[in-house]
Amino acid sequence: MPDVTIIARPDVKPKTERPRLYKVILINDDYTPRDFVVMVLKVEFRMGASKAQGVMLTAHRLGSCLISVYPKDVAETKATRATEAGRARGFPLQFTAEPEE
Ligand code: TYC
Repeated sequence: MPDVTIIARPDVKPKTERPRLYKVILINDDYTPRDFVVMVLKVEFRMGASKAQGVMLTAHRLGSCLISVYPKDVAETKATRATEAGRARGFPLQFTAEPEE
């Protein structure tokens, strides 16, 4: 058996740092119809009916609800598209994207 010397390299960072993920959050408002919120969650975030209903109700009751986390560009694109879907119908529906802690 050859001798093996292990050299500690505390100054060397692991090469594979994970990219930061971004949270997409649904914000409640008093005007957007519940069914419309559910429809946007299904289409833009590929949620099933009961998950979409639950997320909508949580935002409605608590003021906001975490939808999911994604890489930065995906989170921003989804939040923008979903917000725009409401705006196109004259609703103030808002989705935000923000970095995870
Ligand atoms: N609060 C809205 C209503 O009562 C429904 C709603 C739920 C709107 C969630 C936005 O993120 C939202 N019509």
